[in-house]
Amino acid sequence: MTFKSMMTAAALAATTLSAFAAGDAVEVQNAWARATVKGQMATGAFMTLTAKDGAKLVGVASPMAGVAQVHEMKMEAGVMKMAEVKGGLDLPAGKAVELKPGGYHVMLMDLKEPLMKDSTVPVTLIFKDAKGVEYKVDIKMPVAKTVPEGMGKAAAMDHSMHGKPAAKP
Ligand SMILES: [Cu+2]
Repeated sequence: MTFKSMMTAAALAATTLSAFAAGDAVEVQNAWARATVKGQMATGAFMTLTAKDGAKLVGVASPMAGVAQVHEMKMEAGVMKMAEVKGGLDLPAGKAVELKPGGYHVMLMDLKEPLMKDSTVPVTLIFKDAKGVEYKVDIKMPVAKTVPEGMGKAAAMDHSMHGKPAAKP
């Protein structure tokens, strides 16, 4: 190994390490927000969250939205309704929790401007760990009209990398 390649390896290791530290507690995968049209005030945002040691998603915020909440869709007396998840969304240790259309989702309301396809929207996720300590994770969610292609596949690949069985669809 030459000196130069050793330097590169060291630099790469450092980069990997800091990236790991930032996303250590909760892994955010496959994040995307649904594009809106002019005049539309609310939209959903989706992702897969895996909390290594367990946590709760207790809040969300975005500079693009006046109000952001964690929502759940459910059937009530035969009608599909959505409501804020009270007390935070539970993320059991090591289990991938999917926020997807028709289920849990992040609701961005009071939008300041339309979310344009192929742009990104900054979102801050607020988690609380088992000890009650809050921490924030800032992400930039790609904006798309429907589930971006290849996302399901990517999730499955990532699971196999961790030596866990891929989630059933
Ligand atoms: Cu909602």
